[in-house]
Amino acid sequence: MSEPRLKLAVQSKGRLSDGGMELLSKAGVRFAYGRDQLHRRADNMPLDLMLVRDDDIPSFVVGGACDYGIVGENVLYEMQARSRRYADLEVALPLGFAKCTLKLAAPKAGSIRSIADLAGRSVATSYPGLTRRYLDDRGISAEIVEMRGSVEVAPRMGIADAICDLVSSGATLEANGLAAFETVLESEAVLVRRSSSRIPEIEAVAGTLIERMEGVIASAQTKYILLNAPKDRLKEIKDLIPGSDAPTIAQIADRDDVVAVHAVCRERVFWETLEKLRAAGARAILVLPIEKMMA
Ligand code: PRT
Ligand code: ZN
Repeated sequence: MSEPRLKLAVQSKGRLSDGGMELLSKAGVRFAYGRDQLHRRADNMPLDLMLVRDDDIPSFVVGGACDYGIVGENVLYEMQARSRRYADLEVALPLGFAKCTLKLAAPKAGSIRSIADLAGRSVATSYPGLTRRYLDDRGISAEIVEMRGSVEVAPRMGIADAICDLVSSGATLEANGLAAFETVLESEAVLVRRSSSRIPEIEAVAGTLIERMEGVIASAQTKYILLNAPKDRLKEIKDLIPGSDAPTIAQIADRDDVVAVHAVCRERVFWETLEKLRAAGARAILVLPIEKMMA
């Protein structure tokens, strides 16, 4: 019998595919050449990719055609809001990319400023399940107009009074004279799987992949910081280093007033932090990326 292989569904083209492929590559998965349109076979791990439209991923995973998938929370929760068929899907790991927000928005020049103003009005969206549930939970009765795309033009074309759509930079809302007034969902790419009927041999492969992905995600947010600190301001400087638990303090040759501080920072290090460190007397400050991490 051939070795069981983990089948992972990834978007073939779009906002989730670049981030997904980059994450797999950083997790050490290598793909053989000679790919066809739909499948790619890893040559250093028992893993096969299925390249599909993101909207089909929940259905492939719940139906067992794939074991895991990379999909936006917006698509996952929309499918779950629409049908019980997707109730068995669960998030195995949040992946930290393709972040966006599902927002209610209305024409800046109009009278809709809050969710209460939507009573008796209409909302155009590609997310009827999430939008309906959000409004129902708040006791607002509004008509939902389902649209597949170009939702942002609906108010201008007189199709609906407001919209509920994904926003990242906000430029699309701005360009269409719309202003967001309510957040329905914060979304990012997630690794999704069935919560029941998983296959033990596949889970062993998945466990390794998840652990490596966690390492990649953690190292992307983590930096290594090196600096020299005057001994009499060491406490103040240590407190300024973001998200580090136990910095290493080392002697510097021929200096007894200054020590070297090395620390892993589990948070982003901003220019403002470096400026504060320098103001506290730190010198020769270096911030380095971390390539791989394992606890
Ligand atoms: O063909 P397929 O169905 O696979 O692709 P698709 O067209 O459905 O998906 P794609 O690639 O556009 O998006 C895939 C996923 O990326 C979404 O399901 C979200 O999880 C995530 N994502 C992150 C986004 C955005 N950011 C985003 N900005 N999806 C869509 N947008 C839209 C937004 O609605 C707006 O119309 O992009 C436009 C630009 O946004 P602004 O705010 O930057 O102007
Ligand atoms: Zn799609």
